[in-house]
Amino acid sequence: MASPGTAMITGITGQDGSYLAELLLDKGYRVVGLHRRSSTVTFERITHLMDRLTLLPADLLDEASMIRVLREHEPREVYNLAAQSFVQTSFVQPVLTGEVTALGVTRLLDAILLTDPTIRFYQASSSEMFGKVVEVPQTERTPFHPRSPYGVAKIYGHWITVNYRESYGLHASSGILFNHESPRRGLEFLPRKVAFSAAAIKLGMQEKVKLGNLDAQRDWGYAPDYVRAMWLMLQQDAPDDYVVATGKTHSVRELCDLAFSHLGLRWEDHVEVDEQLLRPAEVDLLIGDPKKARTVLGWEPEVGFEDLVRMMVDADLKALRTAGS
Ligand code: NAP
Ligand code: F7E
Repeated sequence: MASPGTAMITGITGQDGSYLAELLLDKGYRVVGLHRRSSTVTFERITHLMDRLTLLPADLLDEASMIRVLREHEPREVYNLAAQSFVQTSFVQPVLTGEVTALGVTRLLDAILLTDPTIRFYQASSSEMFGKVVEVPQTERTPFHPRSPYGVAKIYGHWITVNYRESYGLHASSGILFNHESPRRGLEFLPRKVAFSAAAIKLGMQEKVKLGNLDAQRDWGYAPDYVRAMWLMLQQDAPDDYVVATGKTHSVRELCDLAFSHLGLRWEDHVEVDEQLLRPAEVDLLIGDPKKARTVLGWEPEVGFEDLVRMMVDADLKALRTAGS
């Protein structure tokens, strides 16, 4: 079989970047990953892949750094996963969030236009764009009403992708992905915070965990399932936008109950509400309709909510036990 060629991933050091790199390597791609400079090593999630990846320094704030990589490595597919992705941080760093998560997309699209407009492009759009939802469930046609600077920035990234597709004929697709998690999720996001804390409490390493809004509802899926959808989008003849979700929603309370009860604990004994963790504006309910992804891409999620939460708790329990011994 012919080699699929080279794929470039921005945000390769993040949760999705690591799973997408695994998927593409398994499919025979040569994978080029961009990482930004930092004073400490950020390769924790891709350590096991290092000898199979080409890692290069570049930043979404610096267009020339991306042009250089595109010219030298000539990817056929570019996946833009890099972003300031934490909603809470976007309230305290709204301008940085806009520079990276919004304008960064334009810098990368321009870099593609300047080097090779036949490159296929994936933009990591988000269910946070739906925000204060105007219909349930949310589809590709649901109007946006963002509730954070992050959501606002993602809408810019989404529409500039659509605009470059329509203006310049780029094969640019946008995946409107709902929350997706894994044992590689950053510790600040709710499901990983709960999984890690439940495991630490079980092992006697901590007693309580402070959370914010317990009533929020999210459509939570499994990250490796979602990166498969990204790849499928770039294999279509025509670019398009797709909602990627499970179609089921659960509350923060339900997630806590599942994680703690898996370890024989009562979440009510350990969770404290900290008002500092409430957001200035909240997204109360998200539930996606993945019908188009199912029918056009043939995409199906393989891991459900219950298995996902148990998997994350088990992974943190194992990691903490190993670290302890
Ligand atoms: P993540 O774990 O936070 O990873 C974000 C990545 O972006 C990291 O590799 C980070 O590098 C990189 N990055 C940040 N600023 C950068 C900059 N200025 N230049 C270059 N790289 C930069 O996020 P994720 O969960 O994998 O999500 C991947 C993408 O999907 C993001 O765009 C996110 O907004 C979007 N999304 C995520 C979800 C979800 O539920 N996970 C849902 C919808 C959309 P460092 O390692 O150096 O920090
Ligand atoms: O919050 C509530 C919080 O930070 C989920 C990102 O990947 O998905 C993610 O954004 C919910 C919110 O994810 C705590 O208020 C309560 O209602 O895990 P989260 P998020 O904000 O939904 C979207 C699709 C993205 O695109 C983003 O990049 O849980 N919550 N207590 C809490 N959340 C956190 N983080 N910490 C708490 O203590």
